[in-house]
Order: sequence, then C-alpha cells, then structure tokens
Amino acid sequence: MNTICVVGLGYIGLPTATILSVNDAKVIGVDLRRDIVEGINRGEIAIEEPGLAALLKTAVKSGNLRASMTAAPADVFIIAVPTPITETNGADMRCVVEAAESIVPYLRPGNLVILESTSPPGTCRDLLGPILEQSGLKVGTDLFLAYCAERVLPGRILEELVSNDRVVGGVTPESAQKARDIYARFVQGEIVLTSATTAEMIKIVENTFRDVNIALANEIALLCERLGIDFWEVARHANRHPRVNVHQAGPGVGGHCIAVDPWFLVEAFPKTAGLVRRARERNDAMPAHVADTITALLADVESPRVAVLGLAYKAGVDDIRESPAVKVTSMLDKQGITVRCCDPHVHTASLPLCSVETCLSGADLAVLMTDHAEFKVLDPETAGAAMRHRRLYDTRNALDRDAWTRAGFEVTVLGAGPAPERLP
Ligand code: SAJ
Repeated sequence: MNTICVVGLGYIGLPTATILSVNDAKVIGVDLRRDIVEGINRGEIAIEEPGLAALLKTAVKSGNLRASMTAAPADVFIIAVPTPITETNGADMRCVVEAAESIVPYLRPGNLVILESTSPPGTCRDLLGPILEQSGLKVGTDLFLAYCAERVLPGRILEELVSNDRVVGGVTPESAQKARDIYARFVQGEIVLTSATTAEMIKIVENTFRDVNIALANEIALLCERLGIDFWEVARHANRHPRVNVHQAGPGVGGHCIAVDPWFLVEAFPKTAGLVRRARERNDAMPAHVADTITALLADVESPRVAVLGLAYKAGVDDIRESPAVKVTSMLDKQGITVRCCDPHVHTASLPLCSVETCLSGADLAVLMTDHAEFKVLDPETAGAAMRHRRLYDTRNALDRDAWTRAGFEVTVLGAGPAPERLP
C-alpha cells in the first residue's frame, strides 16, 4: 500500500485525500490550521459538499486517513494549496512555495511530487523543481514531478473526481506515467499524459474559456437592456444554432477559479492577453451594474430597504469567495441603503444573515442574487405580503416572472430591463 501525503486540506485536497484513502492508500493529510486537522481526525468537516462528510467518516474510521500539522515521509506528495491573486492581479505562489519547502526534508529517492494547485504555466519546471532539488535529489532522475489540476465543480466534487477525464503533465514522461498510476486508483474518466507546462496551461485555458464566454453573455445582456429586448430570449433562440452556446448572463463571476485564473495569463503576457483582460474586466464590472440598477429601481423610495436573496457565488454551495452578491451588498451599504441578506447555505459570512422571512419583512425590493433551489420555490404572495413594496430584481432569470407579476410585483430581470428610460 502506498503512503500519500496530501498538503492542503481545502476544497480539493480534502476530497482527494479522502477518496485516495478509501482506494487502498495510507494518507496523511497536512494543513496549517489546527481546527481543520483536529476536526478531520474526529471525522468532521467544515465545508458543505454532498457525500464528503460520510466518506470522510469511513476513511478516518478505517485508519487509512489521518490529518497532521506537519508533513511526513511518504511515497507520493500531492500539493493542493490555494494560489490566490495578489493586489496587482499577479499569482500569489507563497502557499505553493511553503508547501514545497515543507516536504523537502522528507523527500527520498523515487518519490513522486504532484502539484494540483492552479498555477501559471511553467511553475513545476521553473519554481517547484528547483525548490525540491534543495533536498539534494535531482528532478527527473531521483525524483518525479508532475502537474495534475483538479477540474471538479463545487457541489459535485466527489462525483466529478471519479468521472472527469484528467490531464497529467510530467516534467519528464516517467513522471507523468507515475502520476497517472496514482489517479488511476479512483478516476474512471480517461487520463491523458502530456508535459507539465502544457497541463498547467490547459487548466487555465479551461477557466479562461468559461470566463470569456460568460463575459460575452454579460455584454450581450447589457446591450439587450439598452435595446429594451430580452437577453434570455436572444440566448435561448441563438442556442438553437448547432454551433452556438451563449452562456448565462448574471451578476458577475465569483468563486476561487474562474474569477482568478485568467489573471495568471494576463500577468504573464500583458500585451498579448488583451481579450482575456477585457473579459475579466467585463465580469468584474457586473456587480456595479447590479448595484446601479437597484439604486435606479428604488429612486422613488425614501430610506429604501433591500432584501438580498443569496450570498454564495452560485447555487447550491456555501462559498462566498469573490461572490458578486457580497460585492453588491457592500456597494449598497456604502450608499447608505439598508440591506438584509439571507442564504440557507452560507453559515460563515462576516455579514449578518437572517431568515428569508426577516429578510423580506418591510423590504422595498427583493434582489435574487444566487439561484439556490430554496428561492425558486418562494411563494410570491407570501413574500409580497411581508414587503413594503412589491418589487423584484432577478439577476439570474431564475424565478417565475409571470407568477411574481401576477402577485402584483414589478419584476425586473437582468438582461431584460428595466425599460431603457429607467436604466442607470
Ligand atoms: N456563471 C455565470 N454564467 C454562466 C456560468 C457561470 O455567470 O453561464 C457564474 C456563476 O454564477 C459563478 C461563476 O460564474 O459565479 C463560476 O461558476 P462555475 O459553475 O462556472 O464554475 P466554478 O468556479 O464553480 O468551477 C470552475 C469549473 N470550471 C469550468 O467549468 C471550466 C470547475 O470545473 C473547475 O474545477 C473550477 O472552476 C476550478 O477549480 O478551477
């Protein structure tokens, strides 16, 4: 049985460590946070992810998974730590560097090191390799080094860890082959092999592709608002074309991936990656557009109150990182508008959260920011009865417009209004 040391027990490291430990590996999970380590050793997790809590309990009980605050000797080391952006939109590689340095004392000939964190192309070759070689071992001969990004969708992590194809890039072909053997323990999708730098680029391209397409959808939505037509109708029918896939417009792009990764390309190639930069800027400008629309919708109300439905960056998750809803809320706050927020999935927000009933009570405008299933079944009559004005702004086109209109609401949908003369 292989021993695998997984450094970083977050959204990706923890599910990966857990799934490996139920697939015939002894896993040591390492994290700097004592509360996370102690929680895992008790079989408890702090994140919301379907199926993970139960699988973790099984793994810990079996003795194949234990967490620690320090690394330990192993056959394989997997680094899955955050790579956020710096204030100047560069890639902040400090966690990767620290994780690599933390395993150097434990490296032995024949070890395999795999980086999973999204990283600028060239990281394994130019940054990680030299750090690992401080052990006195040579990458490519004594040590094997590979890159294999996670590609799972939050909310479906366990399922996608198994079913998605994986791209494994080695600094040498042998490194890639050895890394493939590790993933083959639980991946049912195809595992393709390439170079480390190509694999690093592929990961960023995937999220950049999505970001640019969402930016296009958002831009079309703004154009539709100007034209007084409905983006959702435009997208729906344009998508009847077999080679067209207009994405969903919305209040902006949140999460720790799509809103971040494209910057790694812009930073590395500022002159060439102009389109990528424009897409990022378009998506980053959406929360301000939403806040301006809210202000316009409340222009006739004195001391307005807004009910924000949803703080998570997307439906069904508890994650508020880079969430457009949080940005909109703080913009409204700065304008002195009273805001109440509710989100049945978020428990750790620094913002005060309340129940949906309290949120709507006395509000002049309900703003749907996250299309959680719980909000889709809200009864417009009950909501309207609690509010001071029956006004709804749906930034996701998730609610039944007709039902809310029938209940006496003035309904505004992002990309489909307000009428041009009321636009901010
Ligand atoms: N969004 C839109 N319109 C759309 C699709 C999404 O506005 O048409 C918004 C969402 O509301 C959300 C954001 O974009 O705020 C991102 O959501 P997402 O579901 O597209 O992606 P993430 O960030 O949850 O996960 C992505 C995934 N990448 C791709 O789909 C290419 C996932 O597979 C990656 O593993 C993950 O990034 C990552 O870790 O890189």
